[in-house]
Amino acid sequence: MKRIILLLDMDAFFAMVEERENPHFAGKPIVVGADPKEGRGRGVVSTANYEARKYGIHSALPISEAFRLCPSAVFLPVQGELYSRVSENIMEILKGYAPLMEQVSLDEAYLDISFIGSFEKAKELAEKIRNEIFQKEKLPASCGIAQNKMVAKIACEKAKPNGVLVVEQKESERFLLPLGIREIPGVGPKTKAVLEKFFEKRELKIQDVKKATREELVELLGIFGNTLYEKVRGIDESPVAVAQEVKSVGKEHTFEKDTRDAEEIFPVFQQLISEVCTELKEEGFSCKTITVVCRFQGFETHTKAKSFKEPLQDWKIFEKEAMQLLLKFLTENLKPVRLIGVRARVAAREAE
Ligand code: TTP
Ligand code: MG
Repeated sequence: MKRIILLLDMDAFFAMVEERENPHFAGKPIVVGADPKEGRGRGVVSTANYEARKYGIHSALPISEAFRLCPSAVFLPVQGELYSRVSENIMEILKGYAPLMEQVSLDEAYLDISFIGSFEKAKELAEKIRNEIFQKEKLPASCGIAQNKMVAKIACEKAKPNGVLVVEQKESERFLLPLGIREIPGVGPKTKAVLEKFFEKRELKIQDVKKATREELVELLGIFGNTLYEKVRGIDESPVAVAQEVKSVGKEHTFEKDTRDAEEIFPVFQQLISEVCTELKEEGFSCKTITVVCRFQGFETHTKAKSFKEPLQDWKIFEKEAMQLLLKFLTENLKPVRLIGVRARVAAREAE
């Protein structure tokens, strides 16, 4: 049977929730994220509405830069709990439309709607879903529909804002060819750089990468080369899988001034660890992976992670392992530190 996959992703999610809660901001550029402190703020943008994006403001941009680009924008703090509640409502609506749903983030989920039989009917269904979300939550969403998750995801990006794009199987190769290689999910700046060096060409398109053999891509990128060989041909067999309950708890801290002072860094790090551990304990979870993030002067950001076969349940060991990861950062990189963070990936305990 022909697969039909729908990806729904909310438009400018945090910002549109804020706009809904504060209708007098409608039409204004809205930036959700860290406090800009009149341009001296040191955090980042979580997201910006489409008005603010016209100024070049986007997720993960330093908030000071966002302030410089549009000082008159409305700057709002992140209200995580509010967005989680809205997200739950949206996921409830989606579950009503397909038995097989995979939520991939707060505002994004894949539905396997193969049962619907045709792309035409799939498009009607997408409009129905978006309508229900708009009626109930007063928020815009976009949908991509295709024969697999990857093409559906890219189609959704192209449908934004507030649209639906169907890419049928027979059109999908032509749809992909002219796109930049970064549009393939999983291709980040590092992979792009490796490919550009190999092809001795910048601004690589998907059609360029199609010229490489499977062996060449595997040589360059390891196992991901195999996947990439298929992805540039529009092939992605990955199923819509009900996500395992994986949760993560993370805390981070941006220093007022970049620092190398151990007396400043370590107490803050210990505080973050203790906050993470307290939250983990409350949930009765145990830890499978510890990730430490370090952002150095100049915004260069790195992460180091350690996974455990047997979930950690002893927080003294957690602290020791996290400290070791941080120490590695500080010995490998001598630049002043701007931000540190620690995250624990936890898996629900299996029923005994
Ligand atoms: P996205 O769906 O990536 O972005 P978006 O919904 O704001 O905009 P659009 O989908 O229309 O392009 O992320 C969903 C939310 O996750 C976003 O509203 C805020 C949060 N987020 C961050 O906090 N930091 C980030 O770097 C990104 C990408 C998202
Ligand atoms: Mg979104």
